[in-house]
Amino acid sequence: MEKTGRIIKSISGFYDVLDDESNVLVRTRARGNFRKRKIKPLVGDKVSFDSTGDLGYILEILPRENSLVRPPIANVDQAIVVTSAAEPNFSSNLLDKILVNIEHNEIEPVIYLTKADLLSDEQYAELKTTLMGYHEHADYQVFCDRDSYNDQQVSKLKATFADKVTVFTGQSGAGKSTLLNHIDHDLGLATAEISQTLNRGKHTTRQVSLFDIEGGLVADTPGFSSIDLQNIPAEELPKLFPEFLKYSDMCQFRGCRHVNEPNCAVKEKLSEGQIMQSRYDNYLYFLNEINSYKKRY
Ligand SMILES: Nc1nc2c(ncn2[C@@H]2O[C@H](COP(=O)(O)OP(=O)(O)OP(=O)(O)O)[C@@H](O)[C@H]2O)c(=O)[nH]1
Ligand SMILES: [Mg+2]
Ligand SMILES: [Zn+2]
Repeated sequence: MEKTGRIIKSISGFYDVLDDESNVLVRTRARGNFRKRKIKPLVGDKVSFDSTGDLGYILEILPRENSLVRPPIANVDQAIVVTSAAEPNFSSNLLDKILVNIEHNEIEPVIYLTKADLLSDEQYAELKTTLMGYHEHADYQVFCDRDSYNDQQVSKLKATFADKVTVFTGQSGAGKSTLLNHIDHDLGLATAEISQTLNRGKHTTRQVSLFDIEGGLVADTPGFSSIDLQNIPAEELPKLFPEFLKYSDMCQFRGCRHVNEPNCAVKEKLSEGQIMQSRYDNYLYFLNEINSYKKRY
């Protein structure tokens, strides 16, 4: 009998599908024709499936609202960008790159700072000012308390989960699984110290899996050490910075890239401090990076 459900976990060729009607978890395989068509079911996919015996079969992947490559997941509403203050060190370039990828998929990003305890008061104050700039100028929700996992802040984050699919994303070792364990003590997710020499995580989380938390679905995902902009066309990039978008109607030229054009409102706002210098610098850097991909073809 044909049913519908959502893939909440994928392990070595098997997909665990949560049946929409019965809420029962069914282990399935994808039919061979998916492989032939080079379509890989993703965690988060809504599917139709057939389950008569012990093992079900995915018949069809229903149309996706969006899908991320890194981490591999589909149909996401909100992304918690877990950003460590240290170990691995904060990088505005990496944060902005993650944000741009999320914006490109029309997912709502939220910034969550971890490991603030590893900073001196002075370092923390500086980083807090930077992160609050994201809130002030780009309207991003920012969680950056001195004590990263204090109950009040964790509860406030939890309250955003209802009726949504939320993905936790960010560098390996940033503290995604640790934060999720603070959110739901029963999860008991594995966490591990980052490599001291490389200042990098060890990819402790290996798979994407969705959990039912506070009336929403929430995914822990494997972290990454770097991320690229391969899927993003240069002309789209200015639209992925919400604070640029706010002013671009006032630029003299339609389709202004905010680089060397005269009467550019974005550059004007930059000089007035309404746009962060670091965001603008990263924008130029990304534009260069995207243009360098093109040259290679
Ligand atoms: N000092 C300090 N350590 C933390 C904090 N948050 C997490 N850690 C530690 O950082 C290490 C990495 O945390 P994880 O939660 O495993 O990181 P992750 O983002 O899930 O990493 P991957 O699964 O590899 O992507 C662990 O040893 C945690 O105990 C924090 O706020 N302060
Ligand atoms: Mg993890
Ligand atoms: Zn402009």
